[in-house]
Amino acid sequence: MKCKACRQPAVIDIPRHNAAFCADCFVRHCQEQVVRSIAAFDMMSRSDRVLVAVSGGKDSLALWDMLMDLGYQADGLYLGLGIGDYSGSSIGYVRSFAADRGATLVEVDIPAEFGFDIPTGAAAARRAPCSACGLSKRHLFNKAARDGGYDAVATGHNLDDEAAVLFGNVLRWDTAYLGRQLPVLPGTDGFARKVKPLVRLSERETAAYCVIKGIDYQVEECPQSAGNRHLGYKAALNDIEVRSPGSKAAFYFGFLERIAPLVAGVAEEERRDLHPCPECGSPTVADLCAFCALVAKATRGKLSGAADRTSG
Ligand code: Q46
Ligand code: ZN
Repeated sequence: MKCKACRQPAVIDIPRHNAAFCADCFVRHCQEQVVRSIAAFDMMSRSDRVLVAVSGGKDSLALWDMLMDLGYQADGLYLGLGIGDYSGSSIGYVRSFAADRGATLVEVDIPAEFGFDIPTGAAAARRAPCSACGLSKRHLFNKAARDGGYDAVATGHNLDDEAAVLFGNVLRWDTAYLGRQLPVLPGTDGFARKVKPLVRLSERETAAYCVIKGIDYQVEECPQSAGNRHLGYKAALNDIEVRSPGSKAAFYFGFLERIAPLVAGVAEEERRDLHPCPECGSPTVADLCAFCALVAKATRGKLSGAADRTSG
């Protein structure tokens, strides 16, 4: 197996590109895919200050590394979820990466700042852990970006993640979610711009990137992920991909090109009902934003003001 670019011995093959690469050319391939995504979807410019949401996993650390290598002003944001040993070890990978690269890391700890951890908060609010976690991430990434004056929040969602989420949204024909499932969401109405520069790279590629670049990352799966249905969608899509390489990319990019414009209006309509959350000022369509409602339920008895608002 020879590198497609330089004909030296290859270390990885990428069936969907019908290509194999040596270590150096593979790193370049990954960077090119990120550059291509940023340009194709007009995600950001070199003068933007970008906040990269980093979990300690391969995708977000690879993204942070690539954005810095490409010359972006990229700081990291770590959100402490309070998920036992998993959170305890994740922060270690993030801090050590930031220290090695001399990069700026912003840390927000949910238990310390809001008085609950994701597993107990989710149980108190009768939500699935990933649902409570996801809404907390969305809220706190946005808040950190706006508080810090960042132009965009970048997340490490890769092609496998986006294809799996799309698969779930299509199974339910959830047009509101489909309308928002874009690699870039503009910064309007109190929302920071959100970008996903890894959409042209698979999980296997981001893992290989970290190994080749010597980036140490959290290999353990989050212990709360067991009931997450996206894992099932990923497994189904992986089966299809093995049989016909390129299917995931065709599914996702075909959606962006041909279907996303048709459902854009649904998300647009939702935005019209946005108003500031009375508790925190974040945009919401409900009485309280989802995060403040979660905080109130998770800390019932501790935060009387917020709890009173949702007790009716
Ligand atoms: S961290 Fe949070 Fe994930 Fe854990 S609780 Fe679910 S969403 S699985 S990316
Ligand atoms: Zn709120």
